[in-house]
Amino acid sequence: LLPADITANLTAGIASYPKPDSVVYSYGTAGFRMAADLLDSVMFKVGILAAIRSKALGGACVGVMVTASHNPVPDNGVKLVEPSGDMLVPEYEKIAVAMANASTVDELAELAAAALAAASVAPDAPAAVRYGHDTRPSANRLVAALEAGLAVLPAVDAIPVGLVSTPQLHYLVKASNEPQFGIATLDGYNNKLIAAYTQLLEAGGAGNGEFDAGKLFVDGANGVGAPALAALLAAAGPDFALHASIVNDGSDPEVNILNHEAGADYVKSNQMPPPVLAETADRCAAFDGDADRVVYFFNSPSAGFVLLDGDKLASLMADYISSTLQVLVDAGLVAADELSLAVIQTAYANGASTTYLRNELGATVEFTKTGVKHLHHAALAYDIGVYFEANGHGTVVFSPKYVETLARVAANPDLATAPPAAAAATQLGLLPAVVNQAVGDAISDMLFIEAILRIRRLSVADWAALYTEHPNRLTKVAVADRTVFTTTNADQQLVEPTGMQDAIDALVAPVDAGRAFVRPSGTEDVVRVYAEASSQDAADALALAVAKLVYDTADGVGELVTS
Ligand code: G16
Repeated sequence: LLPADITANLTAGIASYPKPDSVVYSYGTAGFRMAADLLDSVMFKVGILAAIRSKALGGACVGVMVTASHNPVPDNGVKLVEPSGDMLVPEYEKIAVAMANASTVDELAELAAAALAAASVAPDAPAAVRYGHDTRPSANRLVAALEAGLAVLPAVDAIPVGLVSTPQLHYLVKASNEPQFGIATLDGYNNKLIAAYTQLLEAGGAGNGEFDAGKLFVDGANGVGAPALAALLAAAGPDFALHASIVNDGSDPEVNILNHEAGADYVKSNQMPPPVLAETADRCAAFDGDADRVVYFFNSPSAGFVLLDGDKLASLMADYISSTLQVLVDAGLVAADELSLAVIQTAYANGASTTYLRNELGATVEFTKTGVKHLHHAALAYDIGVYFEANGHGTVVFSPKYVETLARVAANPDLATAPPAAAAATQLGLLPAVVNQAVGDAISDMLFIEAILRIRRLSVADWAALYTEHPNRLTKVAVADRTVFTTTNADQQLVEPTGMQDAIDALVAPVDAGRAFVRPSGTEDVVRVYAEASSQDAADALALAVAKLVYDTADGVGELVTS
């Protein structure tokens, strides 16, 4: 049982933040996410849980990010961050769900006491929690509820970090537990990336600025990524080898609406540029609302709109890393199979990217369920784990063996007489600092891509030509109850509703190079439908046929999107 003062705090909190009767909360693809009006009670409980998680880990700092990322403005959400910068562990997701659905003080007290007891930790053990939020208007109200939860248990060092991108919050949490990772401030974040990018260009022979990479526009989705990138560029100064114009920067709240006709999700889902960049032929990058995703695109005078999505980012990164590593293998400094490299994808990965990675790059490719928490976990099994969802969410993780191997190579006296190997070793040694290994990070991923383009002297069109995508279409269907959809085989097949997978297979069978799957979203109240085929018309027709099947057999709600 909990001491009386804690129970009194719970009583006051439940009174101020009652659970709405009608709602059943679940921890989705990326935490709790729904209409912001329904989240006050969840925030209060997440505050309590974050404190317990930190206490259970000996007071290591954990993180809480209040964001609904790519969702529309009226939504909000919350994700918890482990001390390592990873996503919350699954056993605590279960506790989070139970606490979120608790209506009474007794239920909540019992769950909190059980979580503390399971970790063999006293309620007054020390805890530290860093918490931040994105640009949504509901942020202040929800952060206040979170703070009430953080104040329930004693000895909690609650550290607000204000307006931050999701990856910045992950960075701050990881750095505050692992000082060797970086300085746990936003200046520390900016300076680490600026220095690593600059050194990488120098090591790759691109530090002299000779290669004209052309102009870069960055679509900030009218979210937190715009001020975050502006701050980094300001800190980097005028000589920084990246000149970017930021559009959709959220500066005019009347016009610049978060994720509205802006950002990575808009560009990827609609396969078109945001209106503000409809005419430009320059290189463009688009972030999402909390800047943990990035996709690139450009308008080609001959081919029209060309998208470089998460699959293309993963392919360029894997290509660059493996060929740079090959220089060390050829020089006899690293054994051919010494460092394992894999690319982790999901069912949304374009089939052409998988073929390219496997057949042309010789990379291991693994598939997981949607959700970066799944990809990240799978990537950790390799020395170099490149993971990206097609929507632009991903990063690269490097094992301790990778770091040790590169340190060994750097200390080899033979390097002095082998400039190409020395340059390759320096570049590879810098990658763990260029890439935000804690989580997918639009700014860090963009800097890595910009560096590769300059080092390789590639235009965005050269990059696009790595492989040609199979035509595809992603759409969504609103249904009465999306929880009736369950999947298997990394989301590629439906288990329920019974019989629907057979019906999908029958629609796919006659389509040349056809592929389609259906899965319930974990962030929006919709079912997602993806289709690929040998022509765009066939992919569109297949997506529509599958969407209609879903709509008709699972009580579609509202109008079915037919174009
Ligand atoms: C989140 C997750 C991603 C996922 C996306 C869509 O992204 O972090 O891994 O791909 O939601 O998920 P679903 O298809 O289940 O709605 P974000 O950027 O919105 O946090």
